[in-house]
Amino acid sequence: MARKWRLPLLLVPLLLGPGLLHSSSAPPLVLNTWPFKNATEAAWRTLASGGSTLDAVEHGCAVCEREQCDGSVGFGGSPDELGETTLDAMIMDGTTMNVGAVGDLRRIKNAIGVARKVLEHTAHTLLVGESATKFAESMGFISEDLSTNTSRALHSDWLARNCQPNYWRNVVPDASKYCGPYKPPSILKQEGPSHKETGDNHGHDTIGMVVVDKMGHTAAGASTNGIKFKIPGRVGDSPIPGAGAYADDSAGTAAATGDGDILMRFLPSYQAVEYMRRGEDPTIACQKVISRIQKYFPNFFGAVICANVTGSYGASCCLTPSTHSNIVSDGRSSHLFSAEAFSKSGFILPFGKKCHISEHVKNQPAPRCLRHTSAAH
Ligand code: SD4
Repeated sequence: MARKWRLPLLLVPLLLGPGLLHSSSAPPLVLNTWPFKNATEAAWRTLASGGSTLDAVEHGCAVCEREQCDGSVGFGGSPDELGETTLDAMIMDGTTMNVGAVGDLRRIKNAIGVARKVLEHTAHTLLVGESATKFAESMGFISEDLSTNTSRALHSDWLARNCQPNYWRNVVPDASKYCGPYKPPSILKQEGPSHKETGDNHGHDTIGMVVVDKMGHTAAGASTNGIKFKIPGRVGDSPIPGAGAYADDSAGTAAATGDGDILMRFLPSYQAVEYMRRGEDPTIACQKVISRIQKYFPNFFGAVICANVTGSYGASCCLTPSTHSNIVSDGRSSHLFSAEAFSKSGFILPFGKKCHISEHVKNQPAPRCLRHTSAAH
């Protein structure tokens, strides 16, 4: 089952060398959203055995696709309105600025693998939909049904709930009460989204991964099945360079997770890298990106992870479960982290929510948490 956004976000960096209690260390570095440790470790092993940063991102994200991390990556999760699971993925080489990505990929499980093929074997950046599937087949990927009993059950529950929630607005019949098909009304009334935010809507946790090798080469990637009950054809932020992930050896690398329909309007990963280029600490870079988004969308939920080429890393996140959304009385900045909270104990979230940073040291038999933030307001 998908993790609920109200649970803590665990950021899992793997760092080389002992005693790395701070969010800074000489690279190599593997950092990804959420506690997808098998993914982090697979990426780390790839680097350790001489693989490239791209190999590490691909292998790391592919683990999550196979393990269906939290139901939000890979097959069998986030059925769209028609019950189909479709995938978005991207991989970016920060040395060459080459990118491969797929959006709305159908019937292929290994989306990050297809994205890598787009990078390696085409001059294009992003392939989508049925044509992306045809491309994948031509590259040797097997086409198969991505539905599972879980995704089928999710979809039939949603139908039984009159298709609530959904992502339509300003349509007839009233999308906040009824299923479609929908049409625009003859006189368009401008209303807010009919989509109601429920805790359930926030239950999706894309993997975003950033890697820096010991030479300072960077790569980034993301893989997701998007959001539950999306309108068919919807593509999120994850396959958009600069939105879902970004890497540039001359500055750093970043990845994002959260409400992709909002995230992609701000190119948060690109923006974070640009902040780091100007000399911002990665934590501050991430935080500034989240703040920019919140100025326009105070109820936005999402997170950004950042690393620079010297091995400093950080993150910022804001989670706003709808049950708490009425707490935002001034409609503005209630969800911002304070600078003090960041410097003291990591990434403390409002409403008692928090992000964690844990650090895993190479050569330990099992990953060991060296620092675990516990304070919550
Ligand atoms: C999307 N950003 O498709 C993804 C979903 C996600 O945590 O990251 N969820 O909008």
